Amino acid sequence: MERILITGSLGQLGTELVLELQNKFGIDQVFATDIHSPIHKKFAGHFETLDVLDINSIRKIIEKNKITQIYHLAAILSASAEKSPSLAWNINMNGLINVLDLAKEYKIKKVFWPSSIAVFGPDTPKDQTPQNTLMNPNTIYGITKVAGEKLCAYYNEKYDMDIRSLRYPGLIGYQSLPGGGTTDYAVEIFHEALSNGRFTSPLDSDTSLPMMFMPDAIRATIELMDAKKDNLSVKSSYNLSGISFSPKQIAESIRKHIPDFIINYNPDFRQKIAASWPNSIDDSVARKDWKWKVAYDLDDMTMEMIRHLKKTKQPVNVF
Ligand code: NAD
Ligand code: AKB
Repeated sequence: MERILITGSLGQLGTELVLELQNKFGIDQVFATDIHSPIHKKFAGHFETLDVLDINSIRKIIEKNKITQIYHLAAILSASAEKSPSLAWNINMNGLINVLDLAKEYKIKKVFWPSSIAVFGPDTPKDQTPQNTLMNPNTIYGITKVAGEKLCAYYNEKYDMDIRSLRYPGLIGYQSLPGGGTTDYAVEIFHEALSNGRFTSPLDSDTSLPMMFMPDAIRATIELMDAKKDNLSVKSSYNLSGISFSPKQIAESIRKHIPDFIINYNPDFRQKIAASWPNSIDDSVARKDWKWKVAYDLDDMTMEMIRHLKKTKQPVNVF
């Protein structure tokens, strides 16, 4: 019987992954944690506050609940990280080291840790970025993700552990508010389109970035974690491709549902971050090793985002 610990579970990814893991393993087998307490409870089941920098508290939760798998999601995303680089380094790196050391000590069967397209930098090939290529990020967030990937590969090889990872593109979901990422404009745009009919983009009109609708990201995570270990050739983190689009293209897709929608452009510091990331990703290794295949294109995603946000109106997770 698997018993699952999730850190950072109130974020964009965690909010949806908790529900999926509860469906898969049973509600009582999943132990959701976050440094914050939920204001609006999105999921039932176990929840405890936990700071991933507090190794003794993580240890207690692992021991008390006989944890067998960890999904370590807690992190500071790219745009927030640029405002507080040392905080981001501390949480993103020391949180990961705490989890990996405890996973080693308690012989945790599997660990999932998300990497990001932010591992790539200005000198990385921009189109169909390969699995193995130049990775010289110029953001503190990207630096923590490259270091994290190397650390995961090191623990996998040195201690024969099973740590799995995906380089997620920008994730777009309707269940929670954006959390300080550069790609989060593509979540905010839907909220603004529905409440005000207009949006000011922090990126230039033609800045194309790799993105993915959350249901695809959740399915990719579960499929990777279910894959046979022997089939996984990548010990660091898998490239994962969904859809690529620019602010102009997502605005055109939204206009199919809200014809009067207006987008303006006022690029800020996030433009420089976005300009350093790929336009599109080659995920052929993921497709070969564990049969990954994306389901949603831009218009499918737009339709689902608008349909769900119209129903709920209020975003679910408000801190
Ligand atoms: P998010 O910012 O929405 O959520 C992160 C969560 O971590 C928050 O609930 C926050 O309260 C929690 N947290 C922050 N500091 C903590 C600490 N010290 N201890 C415990 N919890 C803490 O981020 P997300 O979008 O849910 O991202 C989850 C993971 O996926 C991160 O590792 C992120 O780098 C990665 N990722 C996300 C995206 C994306 O587009 N959302 C893309 C690539 C990778
Ligand atoms: C961010 O923009 O920081 C994240 C990511 C792509 O890792 N969404």
